[in-house]
Amino acid sequence: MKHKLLIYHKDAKLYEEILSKRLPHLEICSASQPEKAIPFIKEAEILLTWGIPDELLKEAENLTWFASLGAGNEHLVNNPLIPKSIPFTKATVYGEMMAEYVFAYLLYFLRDLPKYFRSQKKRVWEQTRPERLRGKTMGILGLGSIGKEIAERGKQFGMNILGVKRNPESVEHVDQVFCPKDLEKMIPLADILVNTLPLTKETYRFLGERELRLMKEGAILFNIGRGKTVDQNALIKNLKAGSIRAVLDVFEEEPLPPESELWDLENVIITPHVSGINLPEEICEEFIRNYERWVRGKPLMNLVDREKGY
Ligand code: OXD
Repeated sequence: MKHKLLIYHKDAKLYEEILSKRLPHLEICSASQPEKAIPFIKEAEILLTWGIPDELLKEAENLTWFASLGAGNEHLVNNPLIPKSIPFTKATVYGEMMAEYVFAYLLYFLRDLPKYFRSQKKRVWEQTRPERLRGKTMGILGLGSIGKEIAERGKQFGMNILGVKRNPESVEHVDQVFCPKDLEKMIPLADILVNTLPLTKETYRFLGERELRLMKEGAILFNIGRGKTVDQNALIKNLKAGSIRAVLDVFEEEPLPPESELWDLENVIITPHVSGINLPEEICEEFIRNYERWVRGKPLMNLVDREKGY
């Protein structure tokens, strides 16, 4: 008998196209609307999704694996309709793409790109001395699959890499790992602070007024984790004071409301939660590796720790 997978997502068809070629023995239903999923949900053994209505989920009586398409799963992790007895896995493929985002904007600042765009428009030939990444210190909050990719690239650029991790064991490509209670020691050392934290009870407003005030003059804050891990009002206050710069991909409220003061600040770059975006090919590769374990009854990789919340 064929195993049964329900893919529930706006791009479910894309995932189905890839997986049906690679896993022809799997019966797949792809749905982007509840109506399409209803006839299949009771039989589904595996669910691949980044969110599904509770009315559907409660019918999933044969579920043996909940596979999330996302990296951050705070909206799912406490859902009692996902039984604690079944594995809940996350996607860990976003790091490379998110590292590209960080270095794109970092080099935008350091190589003075806005100035050269303006000069070109005015036909002005005027050289300025660029700042270097080499020798700069980057502090990374969260050294999971995303933080590690950023650390590796930072090292390739000759940077000094610091990181904060719940369990401060040594991590490849990171020169010094701090525990969360030593955050205040790390922040003043960083020229660039990159927040990749997931949202949990512990990380809510992890960067508050006090921590933001400790940032170096001229330092750049990236937030590519979750908006609510930073106190947004405190951040706005610091940005208005003009001492720091920020590249923000995530916000307390998304979409960022048009009336937010953040839009108008000169020292802020705003992007609409795109640093790591849906990656069907890579996600399917990772899913297939885990599927092969699942059919053999082996423990799955990339499990979400429901106690920790990520
Ligand atoms: C995620 C996301 O997958 O932010 O966590 O999109």
